[in-house]
Amino acid sequence: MSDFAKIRAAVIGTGFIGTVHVQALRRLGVDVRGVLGSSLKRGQERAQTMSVARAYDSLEDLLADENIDVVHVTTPNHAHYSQVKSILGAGKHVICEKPLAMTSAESAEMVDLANASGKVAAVCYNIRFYPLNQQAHGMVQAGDLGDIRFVTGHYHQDWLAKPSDWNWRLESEIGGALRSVGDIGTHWVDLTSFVTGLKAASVMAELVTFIPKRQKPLGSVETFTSGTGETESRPIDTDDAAMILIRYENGARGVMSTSQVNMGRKNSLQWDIAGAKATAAWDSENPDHLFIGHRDGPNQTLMRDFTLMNRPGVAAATLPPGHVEGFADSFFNFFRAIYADVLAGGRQPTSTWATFEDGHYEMRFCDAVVKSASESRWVDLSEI
Ligand code: 4PW
Repeated sequence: MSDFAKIRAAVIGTGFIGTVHVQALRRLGVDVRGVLGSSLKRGQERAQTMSVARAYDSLEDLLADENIDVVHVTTPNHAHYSQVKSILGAGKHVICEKPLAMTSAESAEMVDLANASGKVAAVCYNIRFYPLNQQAHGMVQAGDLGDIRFVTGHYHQDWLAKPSDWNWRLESEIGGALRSVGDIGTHWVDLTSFVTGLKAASVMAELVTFIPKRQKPLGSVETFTSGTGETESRPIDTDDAAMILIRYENGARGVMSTSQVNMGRKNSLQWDIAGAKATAAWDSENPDHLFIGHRDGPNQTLMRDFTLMNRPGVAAATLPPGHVEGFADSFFNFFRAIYADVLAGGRQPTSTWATFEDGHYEMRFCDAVVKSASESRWVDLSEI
């Protein structure tokens, strides 16, 4: 039996991403004891579909289960704060979906609670765990790109491109004041910060809502599916898209856009990082290739190689080179790193998963974006 099988987990939330968590944990060999759905009936149905033994009745019911060591939070954003507080209060490790909270005031408190608990507390910025993002992080640390000057890119999707598309993320009371920036833009912010080691000092942002009214189905709608049946018209107060200029603490500059209404862009995160020696670029829809650009020699396209599988400590890749790793594999790699730390008794110095401090930084970035867009000015993150 693998050591991972000794760790017992429960997953709160049984939608699109909760299912991804359960599947990755199963693949790792972790003992997934139960799930908590938005209702007992929903939890029972999803537990049966995923062959999970137990559906809990409530969070209290779950936390009273002494057989649970780690709790995954995959609920809509408005629930993260109170659920994480209860989980840490019950003395369990926690892995929370992004964005960490609704505001930076909430995430600040969550950082304090996590630090005081001594438990493993991680935020699901899974894209760090595509192997070539780990490689790019290592290359920047080794100085291969030189001092970083310019960080550009986007995160664009199309699943909310039509007025008939609906999801809880559209509602600010459930998803937070920012939608495209909070839901997917924070992935870009976290990933580029991980690769470059840089943090934003100030931002200038414009938010756009191209579709000011949408049809909300009266029944339930799963993420990435279209609802059916009767609908009601609802005004929209969250961003379909955003344009953000960034000044980094070291003087580097950045520009990024987010959009959930760009036809044909299914799940397109791209970054381009230009240093004084070389440029690197990565594209989530072609994830096993890394562009390296040179001024005085031919450009390169690096494919993932064996070193990423054989890295001392925790491997950064699971499958052999040429066997493309994707979204589900990034969760597997990510959970393998976290659960190794659970077994080791806490985060190790070489660990690369996003902490609550990282999640709090992304919330401060979001709050600065909201302030900048509403006041039409540059906002320092120190104001937040
Ligand atoms: O975290 C993101 C989600 O909220 C994802 O990686 C993609 O966009 C899939 O769903 C949304």
